[in-house]
Amino acid sequence: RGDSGLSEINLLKRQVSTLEGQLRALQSSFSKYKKVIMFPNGRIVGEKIFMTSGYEGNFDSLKQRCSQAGGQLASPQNAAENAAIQQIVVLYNKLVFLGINDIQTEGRFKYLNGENIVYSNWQTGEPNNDKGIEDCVEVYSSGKWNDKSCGEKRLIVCEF
Ligand code: GMH
Ligand code: CA
Repeated sequence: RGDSGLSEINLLKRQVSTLEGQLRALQSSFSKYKKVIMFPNGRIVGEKIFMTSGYEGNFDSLKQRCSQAGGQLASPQNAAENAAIQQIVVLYNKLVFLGINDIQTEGRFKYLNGENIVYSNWQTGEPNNDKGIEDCVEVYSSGKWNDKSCGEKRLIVCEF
């Protein structure tokens, strides 16, 4: 391989360097747009985004709206995710429903995909299935959970 091979390599080096610059510009632009999009109704935790539209409705209505948007009702899997949802509860001063319920089997709380929950943050004394009609889960401003009737209206928080 002679001169043409070397100039080919130099051409590729210039192209890589151009792309590196473009990638850095794109990254800084994306970082700014993320902040804009998340303000003030969204929270990012790892790969997960929690977002409210301010809508309030019963569990079925919230579930349907999140699904329609290509997400699902917020389903925190750890304390950091729960804290992000808690922040939205505090910001709006409105309780939210999670994508968790024990509709299928009383006392066995599951995600919407039917799997058993791996994280919970129940208030002391909960879940108590008060009056025998509490299959959904609301989040208090403390971040603690209470089982509540799915027919109640709560603030929507979807995850994407
Ligand atoms: C009962 C009592 C309260 C509790 C509520 C709540 C309803 O009224 O046990 O202390 O806060 O139930 O669990 O969802
Ligand atoms: Ca309860």
